[in-house]
Amino acid sequence: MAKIIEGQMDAKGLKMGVVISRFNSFITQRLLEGAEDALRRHGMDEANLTVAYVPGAFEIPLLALKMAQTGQYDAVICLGAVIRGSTPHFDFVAAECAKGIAQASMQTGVPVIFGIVTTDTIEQAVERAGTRIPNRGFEAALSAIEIVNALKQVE
Ligand code: INI
Repeated sequence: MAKIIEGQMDAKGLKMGVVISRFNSFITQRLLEGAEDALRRHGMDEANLTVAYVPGAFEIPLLALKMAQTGQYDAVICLGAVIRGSTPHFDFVAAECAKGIAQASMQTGVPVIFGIVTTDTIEQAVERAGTRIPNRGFEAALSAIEIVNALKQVE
């Protein structure tokens, strides 16, 4: 019989960091609410949550890396919104953000979660903030809980 490794959806005792961008804050604040809701509903104490603000999605990876390097967090959840309609440099911001988040995770061994909404329009971003499809921040927090607990089993 195969040995199965899978993360339990239990956030009790976990310490999480969130890095959130102020750019498109009407979306990112909804993502933060979603993430907080998911963490609370899965048993995490709010006192174990640290929220750090950055100007835009481009700046998210650096602060996420620094937070991950402290060793104080089981995971760092990145929340941002990059909307193509509002910028000619969408591709640069979105790509650098995604690449930097992946690098921060691989460099530190700490899960750094990609909770970034990337859409063509503001309407689509609003939907990803929870009006029509599940809140991306909520989903990102669930991913954080699952991967942290899966890693604990391997380590
Ligand atoms: N930052 C975002 O988070 N989302 C965007 O859609 C966006 N647009 O449209 O440009 C954006 N730009 C700012 C960028 O992230 C940096 O903060 C800025 O370039 C300074 O480095």
